[in-house]
Amino acid sequence: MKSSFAFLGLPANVSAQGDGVDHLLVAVHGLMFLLFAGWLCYFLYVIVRYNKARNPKADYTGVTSHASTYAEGIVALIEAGLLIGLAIPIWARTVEHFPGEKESTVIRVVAQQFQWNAWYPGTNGVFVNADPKFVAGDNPFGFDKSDPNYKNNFVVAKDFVVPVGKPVIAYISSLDVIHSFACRPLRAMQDAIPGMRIPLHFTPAKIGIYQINCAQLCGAAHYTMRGTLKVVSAGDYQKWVAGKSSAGAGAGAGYE
Ligand SMILES: [Cu+2]
Repeated sequence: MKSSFAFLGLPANVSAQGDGVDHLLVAVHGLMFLLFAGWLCYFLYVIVRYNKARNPKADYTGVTSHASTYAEGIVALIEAGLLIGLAIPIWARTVEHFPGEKESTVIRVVAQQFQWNAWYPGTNGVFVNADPKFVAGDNPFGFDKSDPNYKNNFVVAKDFVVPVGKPVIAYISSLDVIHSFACRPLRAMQDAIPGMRIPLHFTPAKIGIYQINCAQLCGAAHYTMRGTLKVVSAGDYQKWVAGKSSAGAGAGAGYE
């Protein structure tokens, strides 16, 4: 997590995977700058070289050299290089190489208008059963309250806590419309789609408090849909989870 490309308006990267994303962004911006500068030079050259004073009569033959074909070939080669050399390996690492659940902190992120919720399995690490048939006004997540894990689970709104230096697997879902979980300092983003539970993983590399946004226009108060991801030491995280679990208020506390 060495990269920090503030000149692109990016917050400093604090995830173990973010460097690849940053390098790709910088390379794509570099190529776009090159194309912009190249086209601008060509445009200025054409204005001067082919003005009316120099060319009083139209030329119907047009360009005979192959310079533009070569230039296009070079641009296509650079683009192929970016795709094969940077983009596809990042995709493969992010999507194909998921960390094991045993070595990770597993949480379920549930979006709703206009709030982020994180559902934690608590100290025993087992998620309480949930099913749409249990959904009610006082049980929006559909928890099975007769499940013995119900008391050990807990849900926090807005302010999530995860430990540093360990992969986090977040299953992203939504209670209502399409939202998008975005934590830019961690270069992590995933749409939250009703009826789907989509896994996302990232490894926080630095203790701190980072902003979570909703990156999908989801209604009138979309702009208020902020949260924080608090990255703490492993010890502090265990203490926090133990405190929440032992309170025994149950996963649905706050909604009942
Ligand atoms: Cu939203």
